[in-house]
Amino acid sequence: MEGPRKIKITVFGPRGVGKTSLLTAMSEQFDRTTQKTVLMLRPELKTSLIMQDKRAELKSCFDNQDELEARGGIKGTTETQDFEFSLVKAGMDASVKLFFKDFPGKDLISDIESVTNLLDECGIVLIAIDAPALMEEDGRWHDLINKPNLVTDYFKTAYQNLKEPRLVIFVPLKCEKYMRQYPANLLNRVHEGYSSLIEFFDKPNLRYHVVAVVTPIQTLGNVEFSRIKVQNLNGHPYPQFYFRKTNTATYAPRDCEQPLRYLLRFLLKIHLEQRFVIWKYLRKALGDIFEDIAFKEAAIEFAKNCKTTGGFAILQDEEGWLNMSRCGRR
Ligand SMILES: Nc1nc2c(ncn2[C@@H]2O[C@H](COP(=O)(O)OP(=O)(O)O)[C@@H](O)[C@H]2O)c(=O)[nH]1
Ligand SMILES: [Mg+2]
Repeated sequence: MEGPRKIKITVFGPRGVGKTSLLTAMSEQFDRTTQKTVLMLRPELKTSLIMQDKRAELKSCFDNQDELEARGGIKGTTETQDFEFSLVKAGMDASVKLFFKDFPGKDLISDIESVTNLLDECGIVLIAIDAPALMEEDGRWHDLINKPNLVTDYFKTAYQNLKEPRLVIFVPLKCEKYMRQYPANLLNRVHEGYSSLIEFFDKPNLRYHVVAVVTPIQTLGNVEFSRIKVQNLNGHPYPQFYFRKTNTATYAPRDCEQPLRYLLRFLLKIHLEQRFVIWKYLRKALGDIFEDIAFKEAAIEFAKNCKTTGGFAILQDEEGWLNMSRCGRR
């Protein structure tokens, strides 16, 4: 059922990149990092069940084997799994629904019309990036796995007549090794690997609408890329990425709540925006949630701590959609 106050977000990424793991860890880390602000992310029942399974799966990675394979050790999910949360302030009725729509196709290939619709109705887009494919062997596997050209084409079709602001979050995953070594390198490679998409966002008709950021996320933590085994898939070479546990090997997600911080920061600004009459989705979906002072202050508090260094970056924000100076008491 599509009601009001449903902020739609889509998560782009090939199967097995870690989208479901990311959403699971995101919700967990949100709860852990918001104790002071008393904002809560309440999963719907179905979401809660998916997360429960995923969490058990992720934790079991650390049970026995020294090495794990990203697609084999535990398999990437084959069916699409949408996630739905209510963002609520403790002790209050006020809430807003966050609806994360999984990418519909296998390995990013889907019919252009459904992707265009998805991009049209989702105010916020997460592009999940397989970091080892981007980084290892000079990015040899990036095109095959992350399909940056296809992703760019989807955006070019969907955003050509864009009239409302959009938040696009590049999310490198499985990036433990690069975050420990040279986070700046990872950021450079995102720039290179998605240069045509980033250039497209910078076009005069899009520059003021599209906000682009990079938030690298470690959903497992304490595992690092170790090697690639090239397999033969229908006559073509196909990589399998292996990861090794580091010496303190427990499930330790890091920075997973960062996309939510950016999301709230962006929504706060949308709330302040006066030109909303022409907007189809975002402003309407927000309703009057931020009119509630307590909710708004909790949101401001949470949104303040967006990371912008050490691999994190704001790539584009011409119009200041992430600038919090007018958002209220700080
Ligand atoms: N090393 C590492 N592996 C991860 C991370 N996140 C997910 N994985 C692995 O990626 C695989 C696929 O995860 P899943 O969330 O089902 O992918 P989805 O198909 O995109 O939803 C699993 O085997 C996870 O163990 C991460 O941050 N680091
Ligand atoms: Mg999944």
